[in-house]
Amino acid sequence: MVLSAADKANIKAAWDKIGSHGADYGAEALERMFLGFPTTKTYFPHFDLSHGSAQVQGHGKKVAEALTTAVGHLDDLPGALSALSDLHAHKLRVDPVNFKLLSHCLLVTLANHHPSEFTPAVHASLDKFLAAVSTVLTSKYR
Ligand code: HNI
Repeated sequence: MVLSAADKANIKAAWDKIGSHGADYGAEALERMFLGFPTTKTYFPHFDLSHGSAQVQGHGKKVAEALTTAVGHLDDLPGALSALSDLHAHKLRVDPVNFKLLSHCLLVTLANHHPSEFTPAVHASLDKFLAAVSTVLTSKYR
């Protein structure tokens, strides 16, 4: 997955727009994932997954912060996400298909909140970014 210079610019600009909403958008994406793809709930048996749950909000913040770290290291995603990759592969053992589902829900959330910025080109760059992050987080499975 090679991010072009234009992709990197689009990703950084989109992240600037998100600003302080990262935790909220992360939680919204998680809620969309749990509702739209209920099998994803099996990874969170210890969570209260109801609407407005503090645990989902807190987890949304963690996911958003990890993505912000990734945006800051677009030229070294494997290095920036190494510990998170170990966690998802070896401890959590999240099946890789689920990363596509969360990525989709993140895109829907961003499109919903920033419709005018979510051009086809920005959509494509963000999709590539999330696919690149997902590749790293699932790279230690085998
Ligand atoms: Ni994920 C924990 C980031 C995809 C299931 N996940 C985390 C943490 C971060 C994180 C950050 C907290 C780590 C810590 O506490 O040290 N996860 C991300 C990112 C993506 C992602 C950036 C993809 C974009 N995770 C997924 C997917 C699933 C998933 C697709 C399953 C559907 N993650 C988990 C679970 C935990 C987790 C389960 C542990 C939650 C807890 O607190 O017990």
